[in-house]
Amino acid sequence: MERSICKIIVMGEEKVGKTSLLNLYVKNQTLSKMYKQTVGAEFLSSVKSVSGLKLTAQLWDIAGRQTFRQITFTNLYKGADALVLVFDLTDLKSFENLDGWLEEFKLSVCTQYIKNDLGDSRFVRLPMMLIGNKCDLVDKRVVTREAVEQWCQSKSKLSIEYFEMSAMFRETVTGPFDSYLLPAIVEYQNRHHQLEELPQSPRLRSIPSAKDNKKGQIY
Ligand SMILES: Nc1nc2c(ncn2[C@@H]2O[C@H](COP(=O)(O)OP(=O)(O)OP(=O)(O)O)[C@@H](O)[C@H]2O)c(=O)[nH]1
Ligand SMILES: [Mg+2]
Repeated sequence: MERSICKIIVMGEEKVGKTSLLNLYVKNQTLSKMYKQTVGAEFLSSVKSVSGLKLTAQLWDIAGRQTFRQITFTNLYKGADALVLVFDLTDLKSFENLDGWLEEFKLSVCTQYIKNDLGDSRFVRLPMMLIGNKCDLVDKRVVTREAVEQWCQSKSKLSIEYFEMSAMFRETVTGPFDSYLLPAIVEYQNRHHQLEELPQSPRLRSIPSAKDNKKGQIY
C-alpha cells in the first residue's frame, strides 16, 4: 500500500480540550478531569488507511496559553496540510478568539509561499475543521449553533467544516477526523500536485514501504 504523511495543526484557547480530544482520538485515552496545561507544542502520530493510502497523520497540539508559545510558531506551522480550530461551547471567549488563531496561522502559511504568490490560494484550499468541544455539558452551553454558523459564513471563502464533539464520547471525535478531515487532506495533497505542478516536493512524496528496504523520509 502506498504511504504518505500529513501535518495537522490543532489550535485554540487554553482549556478548550485540544489535548483531551487528541488523546482520545489517537490513544483512546478516557477523559481525565485533571487539567494539565500543554507547554509549547506536543506531537502525536496516528496511522490510518485513507482512500487506498496508508496515511501517517502528524497532529500538532499547540498550547493555548500565549506565554507558552515561544513568541511565534511560524516554523512549526509551515507545510501544514490541515488546520483544526477548537473552541469550548461553554466558554464564549474561546469562540470569540477564533479569528486571532486563524490570523496567526494564516500569516505563517501565506508568507511561506509569498515568493510565488501561492500563499492565499493555498490558505483558501487548505482543509480546516472547526470543533465546538464539550457538547456533553448541555446545561452550560453558551455558544449557539447559529452564532457558529454565522462565523463560518463570514469565512465562506475558506474550506471550513464544523463539528460538535465531546472528549467523553469517542465516536463524536473519530467520525469527523476519519470521514471528513483525513480524506479532505488526501484530496488536497493530490490537487496540489496536479494544479501547481510542483517538482516532487519532499512533503508530498510517498514514503517507500518497508519491503523497499529503505528508510522513509519525512522532510
Ligand atoms: N466535560 C468535558 N470536559 C472536557 C472536555 N474536553 C476537555 N475537558 C476538560 O477541560 C479541561 C482542559 O482540557 P485540555 O484537553 O487540557 O485543554 P487544552 O485545550 O489542551 O488546554 P491547553 O493545553 O492549556 O491549551 C480538562 O479539565 C478536561 O478534563 C469535554 O469534551 N467535556
Ligand atoms: Mg493541552
